[in-house]
Amino acid sequence: MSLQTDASPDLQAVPSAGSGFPSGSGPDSQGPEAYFEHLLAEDSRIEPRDWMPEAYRKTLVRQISQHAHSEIIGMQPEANWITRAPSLKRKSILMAKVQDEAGHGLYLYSAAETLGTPREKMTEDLIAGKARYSSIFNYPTLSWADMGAIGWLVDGAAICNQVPLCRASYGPYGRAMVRVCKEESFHQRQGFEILLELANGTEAQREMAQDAINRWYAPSLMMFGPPDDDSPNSKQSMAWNIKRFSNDELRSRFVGMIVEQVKALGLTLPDDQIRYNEDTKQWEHAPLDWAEFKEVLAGRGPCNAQRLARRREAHENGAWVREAAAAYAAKQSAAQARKTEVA
Ligand code: BYC
Repeated sequence: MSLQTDASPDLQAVPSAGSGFPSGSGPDSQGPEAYFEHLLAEDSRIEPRDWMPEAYRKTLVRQISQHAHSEIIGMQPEANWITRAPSLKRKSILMAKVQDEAGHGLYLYSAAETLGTPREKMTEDLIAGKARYSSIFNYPTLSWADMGAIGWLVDGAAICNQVPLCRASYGPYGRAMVRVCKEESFHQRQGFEILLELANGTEAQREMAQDAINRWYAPSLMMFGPPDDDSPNSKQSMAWNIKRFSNDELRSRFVGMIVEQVKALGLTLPDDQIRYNEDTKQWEHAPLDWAEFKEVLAGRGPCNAQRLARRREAHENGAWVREAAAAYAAKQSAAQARKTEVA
């Protein structure tokens, strides 16, 4: 059985840079707007110094910064279990995973910064409660099996959503996604392996694994965003080659993947309405509680307040590191300036 969740296997499908206008023309002769449209039409990358419409820039900053915040907030539910992991091996694996998420946040903040928004501004918005991050991280982690369910379902949904983003038209975002997806596939495998071990353990361990799947199934399906007819951003993001598939298309693919994988665990998904619709070629599932999703997005999920408070506290506790790094950078640049003067 494969844990392959690669929605679009050829990550190199997008040329690394625009091939330019046909000979005899170019961005200068045709104007920057036409060049932008040309790059999109030939499915090439837009790079930071290229002209882009303000709305394209804004959409990217919104999506990439939300994505970065999700990685950073997403460290919390798992970090809570590092001290309680059942063995030294599990502790070190979990610690490495949480560090990977921090790295993903950093690549993504850097990608967003290339669009002109400083990381400080994005962080301020997050800790002030003005920015979004993924709904999934507002649910509590109640047992060790939740580490398995998060790895298998949450990282699995993330890969399904993010592999197509490797082909996003904005170069720095697409390139960051390639590395993120490679690491996420390892995360997903480690989650699956935790569940497999529990499923083959004692009756109590098996029940713990099933309970975790029961609680994380619907929230992980909601990670893909609202249904297509209630998704205000999808149409334009797809026209700009940022999103390649709609929210419902990706959700359906994900259901098709996990419905097979759960069989290898000998466990079940808490949904008796899963079926493949031959006419639409989509996997169908039971209706999701979109009222709950909206509550979580409005800041009223089970852990929203706790997650933001923890992030604020960590930010304040890290002030001395930022001050030290800034003082060191100032010292280095003063030394560099002196060297240049002497030369
Ligand atoms: N949670 O028009 P729509 C991870 C918002 S990290 C919260 O469909 P769009 C991991 C949406 O922002 C996983 N908000 O929007 C980390 C919009 O609000 P605004 C994070 C959501 O952008 C650590 C409104 O609803 N992944 O995997 O076209 C450990 C309308 O939605 C959610 C990413 O961020 C949600 N689930 O599509 C382990 C992937 N869904 O901004 C794992 C990148 C929707 O208009 N992002 N909203 O106020 C995307 O692919 C897209 O932004 C989305 C939403 C599919 C999420």
